[in-house]
Order: sequence, then structure tokens, then C-alpha cells
Amino acid sequence: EAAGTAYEFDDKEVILYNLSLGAKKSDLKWVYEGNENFEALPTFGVVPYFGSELPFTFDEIVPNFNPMMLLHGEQFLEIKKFPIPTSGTLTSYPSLVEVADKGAAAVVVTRCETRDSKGDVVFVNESTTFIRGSGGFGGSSKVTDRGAATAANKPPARKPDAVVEEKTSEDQAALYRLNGDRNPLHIDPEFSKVGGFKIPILHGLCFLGIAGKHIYQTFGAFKNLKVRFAGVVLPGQTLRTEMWKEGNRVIFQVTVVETGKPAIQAAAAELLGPGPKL
Ligand code: HDC
Repeated sequence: EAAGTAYEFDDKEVILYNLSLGAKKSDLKWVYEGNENFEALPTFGVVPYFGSELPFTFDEIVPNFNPMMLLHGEQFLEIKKFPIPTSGTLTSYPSLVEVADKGAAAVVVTRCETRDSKGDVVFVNESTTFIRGSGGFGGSSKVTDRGAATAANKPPARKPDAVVEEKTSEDQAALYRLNGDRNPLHIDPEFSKVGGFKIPILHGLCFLGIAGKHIYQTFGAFKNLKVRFAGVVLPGQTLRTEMWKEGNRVIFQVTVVETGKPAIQAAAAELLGPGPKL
């Protein structure tokens, strides 16, 4: 088995993550390590695996690969072990799941298990990368059904059971990148311009985390969460998270208030229910 990529962290990484999802100084359990309920926001599990050494390069698996054309398409996070650690060393083991050919784009699916020092799996991440201009190579156009990670999660017809709005900061991406995703798409105007955006765009994992915070504040902890990034978010825009509770699942979607356009669709979280602390 491959050695995996180690991620060493303590309260500093946890506080940085929470702040970069909009935690305030009054949210003591998220910003103060001395608080008795100090905790990572529930989507922290997307951080340790990010940037682990992949067993392939995108150049090897899709034609015409151009990093400026790469977007985050979907993400599934499963939290396998509670409470979520706030320090330690975690090791991530990424693998390639499949590549689909969407004609104008290639879709690359990866999976990553993150384990603690005992060898227990703490987080599983499944990521879909949408690479514009890299399709048309003659592969299958469909991705395999991976259960909750690919579910359509269509919202019910009724009005949402809860709605939370939050304005992001103009500096949101400049802060979020310190969690480990230094993709220039989120900071360098020249790079993002070539990618087709008038200013650097917000990390998908940042607005995933903000929506996850809204679910956690409204319905409590969850054991997994899946999203499709349906449209870009510019730092400074306002996010509206609409949530529908269906049994132990929360189906949700996120819209950019200023434009009315979707940011996250086909999304759901499975609630943890009463029991262990986050
Ligand atoms: O939905 C469009 C879009 O712009 N989405 C927002 C993307 C975004 O903002 N992502 C976050 C920011 S980028 C980022 O954070 C990068 C990060 O730094 C690095 C991530 C690396 C992670 C890897 C870890 C290993 C767009 C452009 C994605 C698609 O829109 P269209 O081109 O209009 O596509 P459409 O015609 O609607 O559909 C074509 C086929 O593709 C499927 N599809 C659509 N959106 C998808 C998607 N598949 C996966 N993810 C998505 N988001 C459609 O279902 C359709 O397929 P089919 O014809 O088979 O139904």
C-alpha cells in the first residue's frame, strides 16, 4: 500500500478553518481553543486530504489538460469517527475512481480515505473534478452510481423548512486558501481571467463549508454531506441556504442572492441524530 500523505494539525488549523467559513469572535467554541466546547466545523474533514499526493497526474488521464480550465464539480464527505479531532496527525490515501467524457469536458472522480494514527478511517472524501476542454476522447459519458455520493437529492415541492443567508467577505478566498488549496484561480486575476472569470472565484469547498455550517446550526451534526457545485460564487456575494428536512436527511440548495443563480444543487446531508459529540 502507498505511504499516504500526512497532515499534522492542532487548534491553529481548526480555528483558521472555522474563521474561513465565517466564524465570528463571539462563536467561542469555533475560535477559542480554551472554550470547553471547542470544535471544528463539521466539514473540516475536507481539509486533511486536500493536496495529498495523487497516484496519477491529470495530464496522464485526460487530453488537453489545462489547470486554468479545472473546476470543482462535486464533493461527498463522510465522517466515519466522532468526535472530529482538533489536533493530531492524519494520513490520506487517494485513489482514482473513474474518468467520464462529457463531450465538452472531462469529469474525473477520485476517492480518498483519511486515517488517524490508530489506522481508523476518520474521513472519506469523493471528489469530482470538471475539466473544461478535456472531453471528446471517446470515454463513457456517465459516472457510476455511488449511492449518497451521486444522489440527485431533488428538493420537495413545499417551501424550505429553514433558510439561512450569509454574506461572504471580499477577502473570503484569500483567507480560505490558507487551508491548503492554493489554486491561483481563487487569488490571481490573470489566472482566473483565462479561466473565464472576471475576478478570482471562491473555492467550492469554502461555500460547501458555509452551507454545512448553516445545516449544523439549524439541524445539528451530520455524518455525511454531498453537493454539486452548480455555479460559481464571487467573494463578497451573499449565499442563501434553503433546507428541507426529510427524515434523517436534510436536502439543501444554495443560491447567490445578488444574481439569483444556483451555487449548490443536488445536495443533502445525513443527520447524526442524538448521540456522540461532534
Ligand atoms: O456547473 C458549472 C459550474 O460553473 N459550476 C460551478 C463550479 C465551481 O464554481 N466550483 C467551485 C470553484 S472551482 C474550485 O474550487 C477548484 C479547486 O481549487 C480545485 C478542486 C480540485 C478537487 C480535486 C481533488 C482531487 C459547470 C461549468 C461545472 C458545468 O456547467 P455546464 O458546462 O453548463 O454543464 P452542463 O451542460 O449543465 O452539463 C454537462 C454535463 O456535465 C454534468 N455536470 C454539470 N455540472 C456538473 C456536472 N458534473 C459534475 N459536476 C458538476 N458541477 C451534467 O450532468 C452533464 O452531464 P450529462 O449530460 O451526462 O447529464
